Amino acid sequence: MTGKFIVIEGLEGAGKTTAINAVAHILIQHSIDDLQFTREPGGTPIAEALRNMIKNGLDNDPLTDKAELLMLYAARIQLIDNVIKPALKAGKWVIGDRHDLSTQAYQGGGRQLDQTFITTLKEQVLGDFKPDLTLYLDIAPEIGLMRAKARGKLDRIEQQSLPFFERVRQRYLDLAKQDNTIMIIDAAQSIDNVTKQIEQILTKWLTK
Ligand code: T5A
Repeated sequence: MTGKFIVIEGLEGAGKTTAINAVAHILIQHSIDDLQFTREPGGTPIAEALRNMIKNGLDNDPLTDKAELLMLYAARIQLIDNVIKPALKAGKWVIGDRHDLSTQAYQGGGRQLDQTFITTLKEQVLGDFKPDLTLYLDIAPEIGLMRAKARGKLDRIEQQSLPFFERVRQRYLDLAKQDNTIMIIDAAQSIDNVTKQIEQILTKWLTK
């Protein structure tokens, strides 16, 4: 029996860490306790090295938008082939902190990279691999960035302008409307209310 792949998505400060803990807790309550946690970009030594470059840059070598996109897909396929697929095959359930929807939203919506280029890469790299369920934590960028800022220094992507994050959010919402495996959670509410929404959606999905 293969496991399932559940992904948590959202803008910076949307509350993904809290949501991941809530998802794990609910799965364990349903006797699903062989869990594998992943994060993107990252999750293998090579993918973590790429994450560091994507988030912080390197020396005085400006990272171009296209190179950023290619590095994200390089990190993603390392993680899928070396961690996610073997885990699913072994019957584990994988809980992912971000996956390909982030690329569609940030590089497609935010950076406004050519959609054909992104779609071609996605098809070539991922094929038909996709999460079984995605929980998208929807939040206004002003609120999410305020939460992220409260934690300290902002990275390369967090330093983007507000219109960038508004485009990211809009792309997330547009894509969620077109895909019934993506559920929207109102992440502007209190942590308790966000957790309750996750509980309702996940319990319904698990008992489906
Ligand atoms: N990226 C990633 C791309 O551009 N393309 C891609 O394809 C991929 C995969 C990754 C960066 O890379 C970009 C997106 C990102 O910029 P990251 O560190 O993985 O970076 O992601 P971040 O979004 O930056 O992670 P954050 O830690 O900022 O976001 P979280 O995890 O959503 O935030 P969290 O849970 O730590 O919460 C932030 C704070 O808010 C509080 C928490 O206690 C915490 O202090 N909080 C709440 N406060 C009030 N009410 C609530 N409901 C709250 N929920 C949480």
